[in-house]
Amino acid sequence: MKSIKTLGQFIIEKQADHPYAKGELSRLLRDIGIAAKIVNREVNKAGLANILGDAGSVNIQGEGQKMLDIYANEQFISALTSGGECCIVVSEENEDCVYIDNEVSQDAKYIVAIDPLDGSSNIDVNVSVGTIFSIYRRKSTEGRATLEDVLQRGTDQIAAGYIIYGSSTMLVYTTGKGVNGFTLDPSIGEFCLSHPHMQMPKEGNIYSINEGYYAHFPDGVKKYIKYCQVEDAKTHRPYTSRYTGSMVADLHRSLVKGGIYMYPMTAHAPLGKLRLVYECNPMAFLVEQAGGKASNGYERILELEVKEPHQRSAIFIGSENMVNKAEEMIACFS
Ligand code: AHM
Ligand code: MG
Repeated sequence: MKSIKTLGQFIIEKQADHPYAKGELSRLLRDIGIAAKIVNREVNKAGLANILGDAGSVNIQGEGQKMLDIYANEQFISALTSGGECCIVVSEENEDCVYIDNEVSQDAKYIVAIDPLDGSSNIDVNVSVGTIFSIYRRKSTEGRATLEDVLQRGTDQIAAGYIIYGSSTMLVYTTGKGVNGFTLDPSIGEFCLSHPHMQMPKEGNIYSINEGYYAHFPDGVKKYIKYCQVEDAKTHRPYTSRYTGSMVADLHRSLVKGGIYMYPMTAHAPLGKLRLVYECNPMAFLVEQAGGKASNGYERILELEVKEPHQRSAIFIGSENMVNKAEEMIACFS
């Protein structure tokens, strides 16, 4: 019989890998896993539970919030608040950082940045959505953690990952020692190791981008899209185009099969759309750990300076050779 390794068992086994092996990071990851299961339960029955649709409010980005956006945000913040290891949560759904200042969190050393429900426009139509998380260690050693503790570069991340609520629900994460994926077994309510040591193929033949914005892309991006579409048997082109509107789903596919996901700068969004702290940096850390590459078109995502929690960035992320080619074409027009 095949032996099962649960996320909880795996986290404890790997605890000694962390530079600060006191169990706090393990507990934090466990708390995220628990919140993910609760969100998964609601996502799965969303059509029945009357929590589909708009909440009638907008978030800091000026985007309409879905009821499930708010529900997922509450679940993750509540798990992190009661867990005792997290001192600040930065969430896509909260304009201000959430400072956790309760009895159990007095000595908390970790900062969690989170997009509780990424791709939530897909919720009403039953297409995959996800959660993205990133974990930093606070730099300040005294008093209350501050905004300075939040504004760390992606290279400072201690752990990062995502949960994909798809045809099956998976939690994929890294603590800087490779990438491992866990599939939720609903019959026992546990994430079980299903994808050990995930490696992103260096090359791929699937590209993901919202081509509806083609007219607004910079010339280098247009040139790369054309490159993807041109016939060339040697390089297996034309590539296939796949875009779900959910970065987690598109990147998960790229991680498993190879491919590139792009959300470039556009004439309307000169800095790109996605948020550096809780979308680009965690995905970049994870993808690099799997042997892939993440760039804003010119520079490594993980080295970008973080000036504010909701900062945006363009992103080109996925199989290393594909990202290199996109960068090469963008450079032609710079
Ligand atoms: P969200 O966090 O508000 O859901 O926005 C992020 C999402 C990505 O998951 C997805 O790839 C992209 O936005 C889709 O945006 P667009 O509809 O502009 O292509
Ligand atoms: Mg998002």
